[in-house]
Amino acid sequence: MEKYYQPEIETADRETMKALQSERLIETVKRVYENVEHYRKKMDEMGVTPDDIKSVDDLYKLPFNYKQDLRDTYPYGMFAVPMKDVVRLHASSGTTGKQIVVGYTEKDMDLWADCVARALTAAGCTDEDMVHVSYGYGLFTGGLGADGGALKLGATAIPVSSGNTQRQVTILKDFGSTILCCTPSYALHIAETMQSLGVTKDDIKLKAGVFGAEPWTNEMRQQIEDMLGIKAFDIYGLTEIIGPGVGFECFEQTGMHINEDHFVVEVIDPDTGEVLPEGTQGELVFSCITKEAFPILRYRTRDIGVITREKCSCGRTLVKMTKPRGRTDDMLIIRGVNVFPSQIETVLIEKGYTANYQIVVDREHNFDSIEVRVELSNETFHDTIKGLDKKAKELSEALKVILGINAKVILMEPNSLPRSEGKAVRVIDKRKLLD
Ligand code: DLL
Repeated sequence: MEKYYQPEIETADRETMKALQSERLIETVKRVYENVEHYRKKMDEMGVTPDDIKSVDDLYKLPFNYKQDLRDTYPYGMFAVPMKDVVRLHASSGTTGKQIVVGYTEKDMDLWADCVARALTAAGCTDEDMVHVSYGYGLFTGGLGADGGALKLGATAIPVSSGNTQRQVTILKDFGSTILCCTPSYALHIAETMQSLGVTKDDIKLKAGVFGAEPWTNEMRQQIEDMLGIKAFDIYGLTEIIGPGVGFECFEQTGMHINEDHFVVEVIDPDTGEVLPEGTQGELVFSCITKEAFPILRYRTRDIGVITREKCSCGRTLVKMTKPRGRTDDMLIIRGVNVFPSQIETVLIEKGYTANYQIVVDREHNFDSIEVRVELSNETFHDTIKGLDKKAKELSEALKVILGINAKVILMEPNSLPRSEGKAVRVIDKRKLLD
């Protein structure tokens, strides 16, 4: 039986949810218009006033906001409360240049903890659990965000933070951690380190993991679940909206429920900005309707996904999003072909490789090349040269089928690629297509 953290919200009927969203949106729009020059200016330019927003159906009338807006108003220009009411700051590195900074009031911290507590509960966490948090603590929202959710639930938080992987294994074993929170790539690294230290899944008490902050495939999920003997749940979020807990997976594992009483989602055509019907793939756009300090509206995430309201077997009525299928801005275009790193990962894992890989894109004489470097396991590494050549050729052919282009495959020694303690760096694009 699924348990919910806030059943009245998580299983609310559509009308109740819509009414709640409308009331909250109307109030937020008024508040930002009055208090934040940035929103007032943008709305004035578009000729839209707070009175034009009568329900959540009017959301499309509001202007979009972009990462660039956070840079232009750096550091606090989009805050909607005086700094004395801000009790926490977080930041995230921009794609270029300055960091982007966000703030939280006490109430924001509380609702954030609720969002994460819902996610942990959906993964089976209760006040009896030991929540091992290996997301980085600090300006990144992962560590303190997961921590806040664990505290809210009354579970025991173990704030290990990321890094020192051997110590992570010792703590897992000795402290009896039952829930692991970290990036999926780090979960895999912890699992590998466990193996190299001779620690088996029977030596630890983990039962579930709540992994997010980077794209990962269902094949990678399977690998983590097998190696750690757990059920692995996805969690989605971004600094600009709140951090982890914008969306979370339930036992059905077919997408993430969005905490839509706090964050209204739209899917738009990234080129035209037009709102697309549910079930259509597009860019996810979120509006914060309860946050006080940083209530960003219509934020263009650059994440590509699909939302659906199909009935979920867990009983939650919260709208669901698919795993992000890439970003409008990290999609690689190689010789005119769109390539998502996740497509490559899927092939690698289907072919029995580890998820330790790197994609190197280069351009010589105006010709793009893509190289996939993937580590062999200890067993396959001792294969004959002929055997390895054959493996590389097979993998290259499988990649060609999925990507439609030739990729050079380089099989690497076990443990030769750099390991991440946070988000893995998968793609090295040497082409410098952007300045
Ligand atoms: O990564 C917040 C977070 C922390 C989420 C811990 C989940 C767990 P940012 O550093 O601002 O925030 O990065 C946000 O990461 O726009 C997505 O592209 C990507 N992302 C986050 N969660 C997922 C996920 C945190 N579950 C950006 N699957 C987002 C795929 C994800 N991508």
